[in-house]
Amino acid sequence: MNRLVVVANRVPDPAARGATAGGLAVALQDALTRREAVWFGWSGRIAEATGGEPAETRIGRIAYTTLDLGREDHRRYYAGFSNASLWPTLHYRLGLAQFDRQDYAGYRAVNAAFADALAPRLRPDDTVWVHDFHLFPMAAELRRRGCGQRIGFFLHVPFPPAALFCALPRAEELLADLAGYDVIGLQTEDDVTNLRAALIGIGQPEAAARVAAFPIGIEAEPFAALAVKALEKRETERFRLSLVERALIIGVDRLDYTKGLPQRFCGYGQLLARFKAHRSKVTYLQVAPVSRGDVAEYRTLRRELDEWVGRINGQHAEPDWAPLRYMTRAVARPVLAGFMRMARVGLVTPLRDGMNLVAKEYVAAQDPEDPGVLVLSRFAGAVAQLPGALLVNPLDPDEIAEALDQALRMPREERQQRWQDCAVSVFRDGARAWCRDFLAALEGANDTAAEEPVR
Ligand code: GDG
Repeated sequence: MNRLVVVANRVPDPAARGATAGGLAVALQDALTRREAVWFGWSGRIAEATGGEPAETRIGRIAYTTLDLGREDHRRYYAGFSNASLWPTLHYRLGLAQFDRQDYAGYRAVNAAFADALAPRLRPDDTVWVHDFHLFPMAAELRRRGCGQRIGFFLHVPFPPAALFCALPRAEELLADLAGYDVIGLQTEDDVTNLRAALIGIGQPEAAARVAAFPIGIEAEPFAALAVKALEKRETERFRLSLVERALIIGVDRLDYTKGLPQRFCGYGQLLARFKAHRSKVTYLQVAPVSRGDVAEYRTLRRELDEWVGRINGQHAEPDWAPLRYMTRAVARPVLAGFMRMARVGLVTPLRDGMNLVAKEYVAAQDPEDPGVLVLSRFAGAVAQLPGALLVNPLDPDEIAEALDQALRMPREERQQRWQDCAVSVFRDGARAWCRDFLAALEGANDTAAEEPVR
């Protein structure tokens, strides 16, 4: 079988296990272990200058090939154009987007440097799979260097309506570069509609025809097993005892302004203020590991959340009850799975989210006999696969409070039915299937074994 080359901004540390394991590394595990593979991208280290000879670590059949980023490139490409221009724009938050020509130049320079390092390492029959918004120009850069391999792109975040995206300076250039890909994968049909319209708008109907939805999933069974096993752990037992039989609401999100955390905290405050029966009967744990601390917006958000936590606990706490527990450190995945299983409510209310894997993990972690209820934003890509969730508009704290009240009072039979409705897709459409479907579409043209319908 030919080699799979995965290109992503961040290459996981092959030695890292536990707390940081998650995301793309887990999703691609299966695809990467079944064939010879290369994982190519940034090492996570900052050096004087970008480039130099890539570092290579080989583990089994996977070669981890990484480049360091120069300090200035890191600031311009990563913190700048990727995180302060593209991230807010793609999440419909044009008001938060900044634009700086030098950031954009840095973004293009890093994509070019990656292509310089990667092109000579590619074999003619490699399949190349590029991930996410940091690397829109990657295929175009590789094509400029004579690479004729199959190159696919998957965007993990939403794609907004064309008029919104095109308000970002240089948007047309980025769209034109997408034409270099053989397959362009997105999370939802809405994203597909938006990107197709944008590509047709710049006169690229052929590229528009290569856009399709491949909703990402999780490996639900191993996660469910982790959740069951977690109940034997000392950390989980200590946490359970600390709840003193109160119902648990759980939220798990990177500390990011797309996740709707201030509105969510406000909604929880409304629950305690309006639905008094729940006072002192419920505890909300929010796990929100800090991310992107080098971008100003994220520091502002953190201060705002600190205030919310103080306000809610200050107003509603009793000497033996803190209604809101908030931590900005990561929790190890096996423990987190147990916390999710214990929670009567999974509270997932992003203002916009490409997919949102936490929603699927929460469903996978439940006890089918006595499951909790997922309260989910209607603006998460995951809604399409989770018909049993209680949907809310994440901007409306009252709606969040009402959904929480409904979830906390929901009879077991309804909880079971709703969980069933969610579990079907969560357990069937896993990460493995996602990889297989995407690669079948990318490689399918010459693959006689591809009996799956290519979407
Ligand atoms: C992007 C898109 C899309 C979180 N806190 C801890 C922890 N996590 C894990 C979760 C989950 C992952 O991180 C987060 O994934 P999400 O999908 O929820 O969100 P993003 O990070 O924004 O991911 C998103 C995704 O890409 C995949 O395509 O779904 O829409 O924005 O797995 O469990 N894991 C551990 N400790 C924590 O404290 N161990």
